[in-house]
Amino acid sequence: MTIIKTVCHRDCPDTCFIDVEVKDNKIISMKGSTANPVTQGFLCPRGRGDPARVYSKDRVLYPHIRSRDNDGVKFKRVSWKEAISFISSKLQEAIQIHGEESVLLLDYAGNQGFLAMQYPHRLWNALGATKTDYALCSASGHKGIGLHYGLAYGVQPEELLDMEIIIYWGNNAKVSSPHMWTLSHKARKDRGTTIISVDPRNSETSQVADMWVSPRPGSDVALTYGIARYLIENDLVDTDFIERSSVGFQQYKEEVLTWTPERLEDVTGVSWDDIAKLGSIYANSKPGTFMIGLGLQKSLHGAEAARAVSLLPSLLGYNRGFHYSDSRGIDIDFAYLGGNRLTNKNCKTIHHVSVGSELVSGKFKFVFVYGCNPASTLPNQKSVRSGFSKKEVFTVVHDTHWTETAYLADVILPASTYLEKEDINFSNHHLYTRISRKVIEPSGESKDEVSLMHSLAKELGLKEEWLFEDPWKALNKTLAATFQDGTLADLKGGKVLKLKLKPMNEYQTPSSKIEFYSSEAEELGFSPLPEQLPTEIEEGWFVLLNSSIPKYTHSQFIDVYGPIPQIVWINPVDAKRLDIKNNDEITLFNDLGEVTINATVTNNTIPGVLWTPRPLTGVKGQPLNVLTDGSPQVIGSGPRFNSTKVKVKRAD
Ligand SMILES: Nc1nc2c(c(=O)[nH]1)N[C@H]1C(S)=C(S)[C@@H](COP(=O)(O)OP(=O)(O)OC[C@H]3O[C@@H](n4cnc5c(=O)[nH]c(N)nc54)[C@H](O)[C@@H]3O)O[C@H]1N2
Ligand SMILES: Nc1nc2c(c(=O)[nH]1)N[C@H]1C(S)=C(S)[C@@H](COP(=O)(O)OP(=O)(O)OC[C@H]3O[C@@H](n4cnc5c(=O)[nH]c(N)nc54)[C@H](O)[C@@H]3O)O[C@H]1N2
Ligand code: SF4
Ligand SMILES: [Mo]
Repeated sequence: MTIIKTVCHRDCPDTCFIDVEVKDNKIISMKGSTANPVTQGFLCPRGRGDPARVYSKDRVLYPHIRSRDNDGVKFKRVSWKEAISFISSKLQEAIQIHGEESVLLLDYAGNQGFLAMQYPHRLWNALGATKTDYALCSASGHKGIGLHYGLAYGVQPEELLDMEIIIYWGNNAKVSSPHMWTLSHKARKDRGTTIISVDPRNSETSQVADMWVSPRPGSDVALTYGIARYLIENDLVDTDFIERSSVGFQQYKEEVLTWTPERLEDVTGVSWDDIAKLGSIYANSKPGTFMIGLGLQKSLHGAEAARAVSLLPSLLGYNRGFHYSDSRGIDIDFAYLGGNRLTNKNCKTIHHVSVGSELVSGKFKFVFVYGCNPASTLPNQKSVRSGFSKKEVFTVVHDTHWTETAYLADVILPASTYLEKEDINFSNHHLYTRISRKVIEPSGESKDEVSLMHSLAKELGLKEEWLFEDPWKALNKTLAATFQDGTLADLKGGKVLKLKLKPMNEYQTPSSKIEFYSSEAEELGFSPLPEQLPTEIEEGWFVLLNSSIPKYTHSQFIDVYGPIPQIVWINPVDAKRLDIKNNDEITLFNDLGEVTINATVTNNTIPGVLWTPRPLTGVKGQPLNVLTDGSPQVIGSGPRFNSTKVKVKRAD
């Protein structure tokens, strides 16, 4: 038996160190490693479920090509050679007839490894393929916070242990970042830290917090102005810091003072007493931090909410007294690794959230999908699926498992899992890193992304030398300025290294200060101050929130844990009005589609607001995302999942 040290590559902020017991090329067990003080030696149900996912019956083990006979669609097993030659002839045909922009690369963070995710972009950059703006997840929050701070990095997880107050805001960390949550919990046990959750619904995190504040969805900007009002009116703000480190406080203050208690209560649904209490606890418990969730910024005006929360700590004199994501505070030359700055092609970009309507428009003839499952996770699902089903759209999927998207593809290629290849993967929440060793040999004929990309480049007859650069040499250049205490060679040798994060008191804004009144926003035509946009919703409509639950990473682990629960939370007041009882089948619908699902009548959500686990499939087989809109947000082009409006009826 050997123990192999690796790192979890899931799309998860925690990025756990994992020790895997292996015997005869078989995984015997996976345990969290204590070598990482943030991930602390325990794994979540997904980490624990990964061996079952590696050996799952749903693994793609061989290349397949779609074929049609009298019984309908079938997938025929073919050799790699045949698959590569078929793909490259289709790729060449699309480029010759329709131009290079008719090729779409659709990839995401199913495996966050640098070699699995970034390096293969080189091929598509060399070809001049269209790409997305990768704004499906965190981009709007980055942009919103960036308007005031430059980049959105901040508080480190170890610092949670010293906090007097931790405010999770639109952040269900108990589920979405269990190690961050555990550190908060430890602080509470050891030093009495107060934990607050600001979330319209009583999430797993709200349920165990010391205080749950429940604003109406999308009313967070107003709530921050309420807290600011309390702090300003009670002379609790750090005027020296504000003078020294920021610009635009006067304009901010003027806006804040327009938010009277009555107006605040009216917009947020939170009482002035509770707003004042929140302000008072925050000001009197130092140090403190806001943990800004990604759920907060995945809505119509999500970027506004994220930027508004990020400004509160500056009032008390904190340099970046919030945590959002550190990914942009670390110096990594992705443009080199992925070839964006090596190619002479000018690749076009489309909105990630609008892929559905883009596919339907017919402008893409060849789509290459890897590390994501768009036929489940993208909004405007009806268009996504009908786009992929169009005869003239040739789709290749490289995935570890048979997904909804794989079943719509023309060619399916087997991918090795992160446990079957060597790579590196950094967290965007903590700075500890080590090499991700290959644990077992790839299952079946599965291949990693680098070798697949090289085979395709060769078959296409591409000659650019940078396409064939040794990936570890490329990584060496990419990471030249990345580590605090070593080099890539040390990492490869087995050392744990720390990443270098930009200084907390450095602000990458035009004034090099915190900009309460953002000059960049003004220049871009956005409101220079965070703006509370209308939240009213017409009679008869609900807001549908949706977020992840512990056993699933997006659409993954259904093969291990069964279907994502087909439930929707509805408040008893709404249920009574609509004559809905617990476990009744109800249909959520809007102009885009409908999903039938079982009602859970509960006070865990407020009247007018529903919640479902994401991305479930309803009892009649409809995916949740048929209900969600594929238009981008104004700031940062992110998704609007948490502003989905639906009506409810009893199922037929
Ligand atoms: N309704 C709703 N929808 C949402 C959201 C929401 O809040 N509400 N949130 C959105 C967010 S934040 C995100 S990040 C997206 C995620 O959207 P996706 O990235 O599409 O998420 P997954 O379903 O995890 O798909 C990852 C895929 O990568 C595959 N994979 C895993 N490892 C490897 C590998 O090593 N190689 C290859 N080639 N493939 C691999 C997996 O099998 C899986 O099919 O979903 C979004 N969708
Ligand atoms: N188990 C598990 N963990 C995951 C993932 C997973 O798929 N499964 N995915 C990972 C990824 S890619 C992401 S992006 C993160 C996301 O994780 P988080 O950052 O925690 O975000 P969400 O879970 O999308 O939503 C968090 C909370 O925001 C609330 N919310 C929605 N709208 C509003 C609003 O207008 N105001 C306020 N105040 N709150 C609101 C929701 O009710 C929800 O409880 O999770 C990561 N961790
Ligand atoms: S999914 Fe996240 S919490 Fe779970 S084992 Fe992987 S990195 Fe750790
Ligand atoms: Mo995400």
